[in-house]
Amino acid sequence: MKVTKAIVRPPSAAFTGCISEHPLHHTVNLERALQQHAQYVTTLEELGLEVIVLEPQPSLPDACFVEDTAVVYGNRAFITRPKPQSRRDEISTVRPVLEQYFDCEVAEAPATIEGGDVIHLAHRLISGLSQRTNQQGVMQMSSWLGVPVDTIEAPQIMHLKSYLTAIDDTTFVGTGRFLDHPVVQDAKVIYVPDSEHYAANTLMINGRVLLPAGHPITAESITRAGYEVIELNMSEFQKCDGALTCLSITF
Ligand code: CIR
Repeated sequence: MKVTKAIVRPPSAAFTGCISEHPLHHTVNLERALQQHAQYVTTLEELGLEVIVLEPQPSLPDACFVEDTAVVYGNRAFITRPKPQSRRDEISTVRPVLEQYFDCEVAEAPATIEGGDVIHLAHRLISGLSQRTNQQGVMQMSSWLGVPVDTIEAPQIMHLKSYLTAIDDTTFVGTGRFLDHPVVQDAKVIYVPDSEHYAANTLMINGRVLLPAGHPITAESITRAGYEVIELNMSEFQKCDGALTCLSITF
């Protein structure tokens, strides 16, 4: 799927107080995070995208993870309902921007759903049923976007895309965790060893695969499969349980 735009938001001073279970969360460095975010934006621009940069949100620590706030498909956007209460106010800050490009509908309770669970393919979506996304969320999303959604039940995990991403319609990159699941059957799979599990979250931008730096086995596997890999340092976002896809909504 060719994309031409990305919505992003730099972290604010509140970022260090984000939700995270990462053991190095206490070492998050805001200045370094801002540099890494700026490099992310530059990379998207170099790949030809128009990058729409939203204002930082000083009272919303996780607001840089814009992916979680909406799922777009065709000319519609489904605005999500994040599970953590502390993330619910992010929605109203993203909605006006999405409304410039899409017909929008907002998820309603008891649905909870976050974009980090949703894999885009041309004619279907795959969503995790996770700690953050429930069945009602998936049903509302499927109904509004008018696209079938296959699900992977994984109540122990935060987001599906931390384990599995798609780099084209028939090729997935993933740890062993979900690779034998029926919804990825018949697809090609690039295996990410557990020692590099963070690299399972790839971001495909018009034929190039963005990958977190420092995962040489995965980088080589993806390169050998015929894709150009671009590595980005994501250390400060990793400490906040965030990854490459989380930082943008692309369309
Ligand atoms: C959170 O726990 O909500 C944030 N600290 C990280 C969100 C990461 N988002 C994503 O994987 N799509």
